[in-house]
Amino acid sequence: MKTVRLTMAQALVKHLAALRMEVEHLDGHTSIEPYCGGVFTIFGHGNVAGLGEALAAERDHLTTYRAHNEQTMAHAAIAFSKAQFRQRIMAVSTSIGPGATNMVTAAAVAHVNRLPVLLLPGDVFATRRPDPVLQQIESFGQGDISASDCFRPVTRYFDRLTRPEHILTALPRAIQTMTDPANCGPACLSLPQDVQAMAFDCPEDFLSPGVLRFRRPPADERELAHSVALLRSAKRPLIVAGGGVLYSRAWAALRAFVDAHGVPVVESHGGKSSLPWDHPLNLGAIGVDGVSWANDMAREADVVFAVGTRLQDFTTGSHALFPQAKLLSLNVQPYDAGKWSGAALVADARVGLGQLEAGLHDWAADAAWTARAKQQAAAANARITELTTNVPKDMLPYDAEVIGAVRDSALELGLDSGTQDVALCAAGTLPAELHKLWRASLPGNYHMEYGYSCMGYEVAGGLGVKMARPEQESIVLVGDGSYMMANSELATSLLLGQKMIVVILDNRGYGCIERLQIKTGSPGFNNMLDDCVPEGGERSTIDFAMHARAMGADAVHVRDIAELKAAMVKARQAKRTQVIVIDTTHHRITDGGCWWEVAVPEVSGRREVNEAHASYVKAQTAQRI
Ligand SMILES: Cc1ncc(C[n+]2csc(CCOP(=O)(O)OP(=O)(O)O)c2C)c(N)n1
Repeated sequence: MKTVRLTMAQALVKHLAALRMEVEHLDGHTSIEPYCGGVFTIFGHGNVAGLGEALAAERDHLTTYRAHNEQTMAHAAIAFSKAQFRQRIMAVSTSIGPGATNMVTAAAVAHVNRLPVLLLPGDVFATRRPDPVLQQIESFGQGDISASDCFRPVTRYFDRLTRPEHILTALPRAIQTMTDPANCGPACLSLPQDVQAMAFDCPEDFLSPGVLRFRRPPADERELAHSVALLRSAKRPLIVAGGGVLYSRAWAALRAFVDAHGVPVVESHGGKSSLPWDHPLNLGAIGVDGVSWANDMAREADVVFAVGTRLQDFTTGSHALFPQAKLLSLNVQPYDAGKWSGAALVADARVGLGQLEAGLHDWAADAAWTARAKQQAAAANARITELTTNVPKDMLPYDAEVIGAVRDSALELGLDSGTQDVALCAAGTLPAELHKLWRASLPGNYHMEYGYSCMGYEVAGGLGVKMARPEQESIVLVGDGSYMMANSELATSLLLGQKMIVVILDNRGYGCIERLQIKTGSPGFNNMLDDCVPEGGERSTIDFAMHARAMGADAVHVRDIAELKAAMVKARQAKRTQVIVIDTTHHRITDGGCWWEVAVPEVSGRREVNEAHASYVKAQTAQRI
């Protein structure tokens, strides 16, 4: 065996740079691409000498990007992999201590959303010679604990490399985890700073790994037969399309299935854009953030066929939306396929849909059910146009009207927003409005992080999307609260020349949480900025446009929807990051969502809370448990 003397960090970086993946594109053609799209890093003593030296030496083969915050640079990396349907990743390297723990929230984002990212926090000395090194947390009771152990519950693979040759087993295991369709998620290799710098005899083979491919596991014959029988018994079937449809790149198979059997489709946040918005059987958003026409049909379905969805509470209305229906769950992950006593069909979504065809032949949903769905979908699209284009005079706009202006600004330039734009968001009022109203024509053009719904994902996520899909417009729609949570990667987007358009909807506080607070019986309290000024405090007056300009972006504060549309036209033509700020109200929202379980106090001195509790208990009776 030929070997070469390398530090652990050098071996890691060379292996990463050499990795290739067979990537499948939107039109189905494949190409061999670098698996790792680059490394985001903020250096400190825990990674600058070891990993830093290796990255500098390899920079012509693996690009290093500097960012401004460990959590958000990891968000950018996660958005990159989501926008590439998990087929490519980025690595994220931090120092030890605060740099590492800053990244834990991002690890949780990737974990919940089943998204791959290679996390490389620095760690304390394996030799323990300088203990306690700067930023070492020191556990009194456990000698082998460090800050990096925080990653254990929020990663799918965790390893601490205490010898340089550990890289030979740890890195392939991390890659295996990230390329396993069922187990896919974040992998964390915690790298003690001394071990990064230690040399070993690295087998040359390790530096030229083979091409990676996502496998597509087929279904078990018995599960398949049961699933076919269940579907054949259905008269009013409904497909819930989840993120798995996109990650399996099963959109064409889904479309063929729907067209062949007349089954209407509703989409979760993760699954939105599985079918084009104007497909005649696409009823759009289901659930708490769903539209009434989709939820109405869910309430009447006799079989709900869940394809690639985690069946999160927002999708199932906390299990009260379709308790009457039999559930069939096609999922590559048995944990998901077995949820809520559903019939499990464990398989890759694309392969599973294809295998079902053999047994279904000429089976079709009741013609009246299909016809009704088509009617609803057509009426829905008219309603969406109305909601997003009829702007009332003399009142503050709300999110629907912003969405309409952002979309229709493309038309002014002869562009089609549905194919051109990727709309991105994560938390606040906007996810519900975008889920209901955004029109995506191509898979992945709706990018919602709604597994962890992490405020602060947005601006960084927009950067990651642009890096993954440079030919598209990366449009971040974000509330003022989420923008304030984390926005410094705006400066990174300029540093890296990655243009995005950020639209900030300023309703002066945490609007959606205040609405929830009032709905659960409490008074508006501690959410809207004007309600939060103690004696001696000052009313908050944040100038978002000035703030964005200070970071280098072009920014404008528009007065109304007409100005927003004009600013969007300009922003689309610009080459660098643009920020547009608009004042909005959180008092108007689009209706249609179903019940969501939020626990209401059992006893309270407030009449409103007692009333809310009574309706809460009543709503619980509808849950499937
Ligand atoms: C990191 C994080 N902290 C807290 C929350 C809880 N939360 C969800 S939405 C929200 C308010 C969002 O405010 P903003 O972005 O301004 O949107 P708005 O609701 O006003 O439209 C909060 C605090 C969260 N999702 N993420």
